[in-house]
This record gives sequence, C-alpha cells and structure tokens, in this order.
Amino acid sequence: MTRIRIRPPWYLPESLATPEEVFVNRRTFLKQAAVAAGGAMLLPSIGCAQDTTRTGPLDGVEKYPGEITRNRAYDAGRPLTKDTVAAGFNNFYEFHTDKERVWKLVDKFQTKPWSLKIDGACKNKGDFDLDDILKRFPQEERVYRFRCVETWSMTVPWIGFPLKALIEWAEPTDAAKYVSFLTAWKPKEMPTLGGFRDEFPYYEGLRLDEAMNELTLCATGMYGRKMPKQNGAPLRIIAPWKYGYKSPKSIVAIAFTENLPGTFWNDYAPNEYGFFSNVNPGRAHPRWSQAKEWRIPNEGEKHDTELFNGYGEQVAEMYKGMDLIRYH
Ligand SMILES: Nc1nc2c(c(=O)[nH]1)N[C@H]1C(S)=C(S)[C@@H](COP(=O)(O)O)O[C@H]1N2
Ligand SMILES: [Mo]
Repeated sequence: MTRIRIRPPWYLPESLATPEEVFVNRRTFLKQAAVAAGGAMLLPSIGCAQDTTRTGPLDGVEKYPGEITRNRAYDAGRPLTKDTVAAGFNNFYEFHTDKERVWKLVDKFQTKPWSLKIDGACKNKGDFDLDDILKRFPQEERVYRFRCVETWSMTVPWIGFPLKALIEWAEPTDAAKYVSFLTAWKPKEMPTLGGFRDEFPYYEGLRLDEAMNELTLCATGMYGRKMPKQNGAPLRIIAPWKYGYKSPKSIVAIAFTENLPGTFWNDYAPNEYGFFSNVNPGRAHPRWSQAKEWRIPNEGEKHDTELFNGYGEQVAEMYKGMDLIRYH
C-alpha cells in the first residue's frame, strides 16, 4: 500500500528526539525489516512479554494531588462511564489496536519527567518541564461527553485546564492560524501491536480559534486520579465536539503554524474525514452511519448522535456559514 505522508511543516523528528531515540528508531526499523523478511511469527511473543501483572486498568494510578473542584458549568446530562471501563477500553495504537489490551501494555511507558516543546509562530518558545508548566495553571474537573468516530461514546470527569491559558502564555504571533500537536513516539516503551508501526508518531491539529475555545482542555487526569498512561498521560487534548482522534494523547510538542497542519488520520485515510472532524450525525463515515451511537460498555442500547456532540452552544459560532457536510 502506498501512502502519502505529510508531516506537519515543523516536524523534524531528529530535533525532537535524543540521539538515543533516533538510534533506537532506526534499529527498530531495521529489526522490523528483518521480521518482515523472515516471517511475522516473532511478533506474538513480543506481545506476551509486555503484558502487565496489574490486575485492573486503574491499579497503581495515583490520586490527583491537591484539591480539584468540579466546574459545574459542564454537566454532560447523562451518567458517568464507570472509571475502570473508561480506563480499560482505549484507542492508543502506539500500544495495541485491541482496545481492551492497551492498559495491559503500558507499564514500560515512562511519563515522568516529561518535556513539552512549544514551537512555531509564538514568542515563548522552548523546551519546558511539564511539572513547571502545570504549576502555572490551576486544574479543575469537567464532565464531558466523548464520542469516537467508531460510534462508541463515554462520559468522563477529566481533570485539566483550558488550552487557551497555555496558548496565551505561549503568546502566538499574528502569523499563527493553527495549532499542531505532536505525540510521544518511544519505540522501546510502546509495543505497537496489532498492525500500525511505521506511521508513528501520531500528530493532530486544531484551528487557533478551536484550540482557544473554552471547551478545549489540556487534560492531566480523570476520575480524581492522574491521567492513566493508556488514556494519554501525562498530558492530552480533549476537544469534546470532535471525534475522539482529534484528542491526541501524550503530547510532546505544540506548534503554532500559519498553514493547515497535517494530521495522522487525514494523511493515512484522506477519504474518511477532513481536518475538522466535528461530530455530525448527517455526515456518514464512508463505511458506516454516524446517526446513532452507543455507550461503553455496549449494552445494546443506541442513542441519537448530536451535531457537535451536543456542544453547539459553545462551538457552532466558529462554523457559521460553513457547509458542515462538505467541510467535515
Ligand atoms: N497518540 C495517540 N492519541 C490518540 C489515539 C492514538 O492512537 N494515539 N487515538 C485517538 C482516538 S481514535 C480516540 S477515540 C481517543 C481515545 O481516548 P481514550 O482511550 O482516553 O478513550 O484517543 C485519541 N488519541
Ligand atoms: Mo476514536
């Protein structure tokens, strides 16, 4: 299969990686080439070796430090998903494409210390220690509906702070029109089982006004705990009016760009959805309808999908006059 790979314009893997990581990347690539030539039967044994001895998806996940208050302005209007369900059913292809196995494969993933790069069209560029950054922004809890393009949904009390606050701190210049997110790619710590591998790192993007919308969160925890690794520790984005893949996990760099940044799924499957990927019951996926959704765990009951996942009051203004079927 040939694919067009369009990296974000600022994407320079070697400048973001330590020399060791670059080396490991190449070695992994060579090893894979050998596996591809010699037969794929080596892969299952790698998978077994990585499985955890923890007995549940939240075992060992620390309580969130300090006092966190729920922001009552965001009420999802439906019951919360059980914590172990939301932490035990994940899309995080750097680990596995099997959603129920991701949490079992994250033990080797190191999320502390963590460096966040701020780059591109902004004044406050640099490499920052995440803990230092987090001290600047008060954290709160918000209950959001979350809808994956695959039609499952969940309702989660995230802990985090508005991305807007971080953007204001970074001071984008007038040239900044978009925000691009690059996520972690640590091949020694991420087993990439189930089919994807050479496609990483994962990257996403938002238009600057979307990134600065009051709903867009930098999430650092959930259910009163620090973010579980399988849900995107230590920092991920949550944009709840968009399909779940617009909420990148384990972010290592944020860059302000003048041009529309590439995204992992737009580059991999350009026929599916476009850059916006707003939840829309009227715009079907090429292979399935989006009119209905179901909640995890799947109890068989379906619910109507709402435009913008029910967040029109907060976001519709940004798309005024735009044909939402054409610009999906
Ligand atoms: N780095 C990275 N981020 C990612 C993904 C991924 O595979 N890798 N999957 C996306 C998809 S498709 C969804 S639905 C959500 C799932 O988040 P959750 O596991 O916390 O429910 O993460 C998104 N962010
Ligand atoms: Mo998703």
